[in-house]
Amino acid sequence: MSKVLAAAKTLYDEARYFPGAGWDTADGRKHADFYMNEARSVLAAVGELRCRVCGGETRLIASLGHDVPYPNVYEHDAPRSPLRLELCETCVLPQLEETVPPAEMFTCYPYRSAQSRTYLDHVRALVERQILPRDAFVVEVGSNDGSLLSHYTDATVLGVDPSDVPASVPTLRAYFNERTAWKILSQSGPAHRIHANNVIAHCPDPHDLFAGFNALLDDSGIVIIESPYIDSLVEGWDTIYQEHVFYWSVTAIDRLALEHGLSIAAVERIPIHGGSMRYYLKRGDFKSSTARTWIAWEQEMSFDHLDARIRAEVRDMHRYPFEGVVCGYGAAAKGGIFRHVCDLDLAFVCDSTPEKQGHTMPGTTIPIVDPVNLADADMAVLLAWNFEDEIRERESWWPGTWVVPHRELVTV
Ligand code: DWN
Ligand code: ZN
Repeated sequence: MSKVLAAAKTLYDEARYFPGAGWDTADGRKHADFYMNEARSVLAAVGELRCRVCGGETRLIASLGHDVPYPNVYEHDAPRSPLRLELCETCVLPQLEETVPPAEMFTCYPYRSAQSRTYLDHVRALVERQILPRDAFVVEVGSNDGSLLSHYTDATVLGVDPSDVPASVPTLRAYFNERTAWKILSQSGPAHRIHANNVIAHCPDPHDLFAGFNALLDDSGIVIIESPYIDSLVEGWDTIYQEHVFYWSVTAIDRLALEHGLSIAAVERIPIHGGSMRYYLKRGDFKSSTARTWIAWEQEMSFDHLDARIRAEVRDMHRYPFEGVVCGYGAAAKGGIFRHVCDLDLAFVCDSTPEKQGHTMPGTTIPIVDPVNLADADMAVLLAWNFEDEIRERESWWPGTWVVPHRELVTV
């Protein structure tokens, strides 16, 4: 049980002025927010809630509920936890209030990078740009099925991933951290490239991760990181889930990198996953001019309207004129969150991933089926909205109506 939830329950039990309103009753739920916030204040006062990068104070900016099913656990009895987001203003770093043990999420992992042509084209283009020395060694952290590394044809590659996902490249089944880095270094030598695509958000101890980069990187090597960028967080609020501990900013990456002997050599805005940032880190103590520009811009950023935006979109989804058979498309992790928070009653969800088909959306009995079943629906909520173009093109034969999250919003 999360620390905040446990503390909230204690406070709740002690509160005699709500007699009869049990924690699990509808009445009790009404007061849950109050107690969660009280509990948060207590934990913050004793220093239990601190920024995981700088140790500074954080403040609550959004809540998606107290019992949100874990994404990527496609079972009706998926474990649940509170999902609340804090902000460290010093690092401009939104981060989860509490984390759940990574082993509960990443051991059996149904996500397959290769399910999206858009992503495959994206990583092929990235790899083609790399100019490497002879006998180069390339490591990818969170390598999943090997979709990225498989494009390196002239280098020795090694994926590092804790999950059971079958991979097309040699893969060390482990979490990447300083210890793993020393182990790889002693066996294979330093890495000329270390890729970390869509994985730094998932690591609850970023200092251990960056210490690992520093240990393994060749003196002339480059760490290339991709992660959803903070300015896509408000519109893409359904990417807030248990796996994503952080929503990284250039400010936070810069700070963390410098602490571990690395610097941002360049940053590049990329459209993948609804808006991401690519960071190139090298050894040294400097700051590129593009990094400086982004850092200055981030000082002006505000997340004050995030919670209101979520509530407005939930309200709009409740009012949406759904008609006929309504399904979902894309059993994405974010799709499970969007469905849960908006409480969408879907007949089924289409998804091309064989490992997800035959299962249910997290915490529900809504079945996940092969996309051929789209024929039976009149309307489809495009839960994998980040691959809208690809999915619409693939299903262009379908005469039904697409409902695209975050675009249907009428009022904020
Ligand atoms: O950070 C993460 C991101 C990058 O990937 C992870 N924590 C997990 C995952 O998040 P997600 O599950 O929200 O990612 P996707 O890639 O948006 O998921 C798309 C889903 O849609 C997949 O289940 C595959 C499916 N799909 C489909 O059925 N037909 C995708 C395409 C493109 C299609 O044509
Ligand atoms: Zn901080």
